[in-house]
Amino acid sequence: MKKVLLLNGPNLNLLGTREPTQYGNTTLADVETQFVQAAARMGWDAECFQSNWEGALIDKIHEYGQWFKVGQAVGVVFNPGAFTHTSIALHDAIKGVDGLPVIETHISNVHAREEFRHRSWVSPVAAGIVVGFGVDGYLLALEGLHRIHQRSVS
Ligand code: CA2
Repeated sequence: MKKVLLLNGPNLNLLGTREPTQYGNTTLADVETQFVQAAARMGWDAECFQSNWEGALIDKIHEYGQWFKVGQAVGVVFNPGAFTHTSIALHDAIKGVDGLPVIETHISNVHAREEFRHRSWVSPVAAGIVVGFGVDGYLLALEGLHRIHQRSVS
């Protein structure tokens, strides 16, 4: 079974517990359960990983780059949180794992928020971007990854 990674960055472990007007009431555990179930329907084995540490996120991207290279992973759905707007290291990590499709996903519409959220270092190296659909965005991103994968095998 091919692997797919749901990767969440800093503070997303707080999802559903604070700032409900911005991020909703669904917890990260709920999101992960839905993601695993939807991935299973696609015939994929989902891993979910959240970290508040930039280096841990980079290590996961490298790991999935290796899995992708040997045909054992399909890609990554990634909400980099606030690192989106600051991290050249994440940009370089995604660029460095040649071909691994990474779908950048944001719960809120970052473009309707403060100006500092309009800049993303991840977008230029992402295979696709999903923004502003609430936590449904994670499943929409998974669907996008499925379409990318179908295209690559047909
Ligand atoms: O909209 C998104 O998904 C963001 O990636 C969320 C980040 C923010 O810095 C980005 O600009 C947009 C913040 C994640 C913090 O998540 C929390 C969730 C609940 C309570 C507190 C923080």
